[in-house]
Amino acid sequence: MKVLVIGGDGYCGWATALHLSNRGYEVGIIDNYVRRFWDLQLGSNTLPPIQQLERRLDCWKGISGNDIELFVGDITDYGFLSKAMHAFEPAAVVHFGEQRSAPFSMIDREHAVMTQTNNVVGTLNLLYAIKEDFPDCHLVKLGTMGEYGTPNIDIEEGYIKIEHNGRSDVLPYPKQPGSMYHLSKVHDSHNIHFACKIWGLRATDLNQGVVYGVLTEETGADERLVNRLDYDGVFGTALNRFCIQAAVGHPLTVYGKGGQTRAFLDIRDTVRCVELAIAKPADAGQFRVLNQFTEMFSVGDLALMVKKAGTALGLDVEIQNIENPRVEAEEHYFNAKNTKLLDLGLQPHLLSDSLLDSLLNYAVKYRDRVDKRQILPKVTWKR
Ligand code: NAD
Ligand code: USQ
Repeated sequence: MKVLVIGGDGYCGWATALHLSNRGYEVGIIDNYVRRFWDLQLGSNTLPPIQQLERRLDCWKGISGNDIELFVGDITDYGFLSKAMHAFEPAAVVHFGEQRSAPFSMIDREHAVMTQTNNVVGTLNLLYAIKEDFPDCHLVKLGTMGEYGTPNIDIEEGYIKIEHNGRSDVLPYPKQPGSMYHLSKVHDSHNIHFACKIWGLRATDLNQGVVYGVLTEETGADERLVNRLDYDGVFGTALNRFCIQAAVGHPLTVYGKGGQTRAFLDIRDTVRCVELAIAKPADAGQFRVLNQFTEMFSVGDLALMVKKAGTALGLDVEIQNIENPRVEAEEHYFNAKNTKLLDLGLQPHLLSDSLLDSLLNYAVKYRDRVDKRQILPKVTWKR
C-alpha cells in the first residue's frame, strides 16, 4: 500500500515514514524544509545533529533495502502538490506538514498569518487534490488535543451527544483552542469535516497530545537516522524540554502554577497510532476523530518525575515556577477519552517505563550541543 507522508522531514513525520517503510508500506515523503529554515531564523538547533533528508534516505535504503520517494516542495502550491500526488498515487496521505508551534504563532501578526495560511491553505489544497483525482484516498490528518482546550467536562473523541429543549443530537465537540496555531488546527478540522460530508471523502483526524521521546526502532538503528529533538522556548515541548534542562543543569521551567494538565504520548506510540489508522481506514464520507494520547499529566507533575529520574542518574535537578508567558488556566479539570486507538490495538508505552531510556540518557549524551540562551521563553501571549 502506498502512503504519502507530508512533513516527512519533521519530528513525527520522519519517525512515521521510517516505521511505515519498515512495516512494508511503500512510502513517499513531501517536505519543503521550511522547519529547518525557521530554526535558522530563530537561531535554534535540534539537540542531536540531523542529516540532510536525502542523506537520511540513502542511509535508510542501505539499511533496509527500501526506497522512500522524495518530493521537495510546498503544499500551499497546488500545482506542486497535484503533480506529486499524480506521480506517487497514494492510497493514504498522512499529513504532518504544518507550522506546529503555539509560541511561534503568537510572536506577532506576521507569524499568526503565516501559521494559519500555511496550515489552512495546505490542508485545503490537499482536500481538493484528493477530491479531484483520488477520491478514495484516505486522509490521515494530524490534529491536536489542544483544539478542545480545557473544558470543565470530560473531553470526548470528536463528538458529543447533546440534549437541548427536549431534542438530542451528536455534534462536533466544542473547541476552545489556546493559540493562533491551535486555532489553525480547528479551522482544518472544520474544512475536513465539510469535505467528508459534501464530497464523501474519507478522513481520520488524529487529535494528538504532546509527543515526547526521540528513539523509535527505526530512528535508533543508525546515528545517521537520528530524529530531531527541540528544546528551545519556541519549538521545544514541555517534557522534552524538562529532560534537556535537567541534563544541562538548568532549572526546569514550569510556567506559572504548573497545574496545566495535558495529554501525552511517546513518539513510539505516534508511529504506531498512524499505522493503526491507516490499516483501518475511515469509511467514505466519514470524518473519524481519534484522540491520540496515552497518559495525562500536569506540567508540575512532569517536572517532579524528571527531577526524580534525573536525581537517580546523579543529576542535580531544580524546579523553578517562572511567570507564565501564556494566557491559560493553571489549575483546571482535564479528563479526555482515548479508547478508540486502544480498541484498534494500541499498546501504550508508559512514561514511567521510558523516561530514562528514551529521553534522559539521550539528553545527557548530547548536552554539549545545548545553547542555554535558547531555553527561557521569549514569546508572550500578553502583548
Ligand atoms: P515538525 O515541525 O518537526 O515537522 C513538520 C514538517 O512539515 C517540517 O519538516 C516542515 O518542513 C514541514 N512543512 C511545514 N509546512 C509545510 C508545507 N507548507 N509544505 C511542505 N512541508 C511543510 O513538527 P512535528 O512535531 O513533527 O509535528 C507534525 C504534526 O503533528 C503537526 O501537524 C503538529 O501540529 C502535529 N502535532 C505535533 C505534536 C508534537 O508534540 N510534536 C503534538 C500534537 C500534534
Ligand atoms: N509549559 C511549561 N514549561 C515549558 C513549556 C511548556 O510549563 O517549558 C507548559 C505550557 O504552558 C503548556 C504545556 O506546558 O501549558 C504544554 O506546552 P508545550 O509547549 O509542551 O505544548 P503545546 O504548546 O501545547 O504544543 C505542543 C506541540 C503542538 C501540539 C500540542 C499538543 O508543539 O504541535 O499540537 O503540543 S496539545 O498540547 O495537546 O495541544
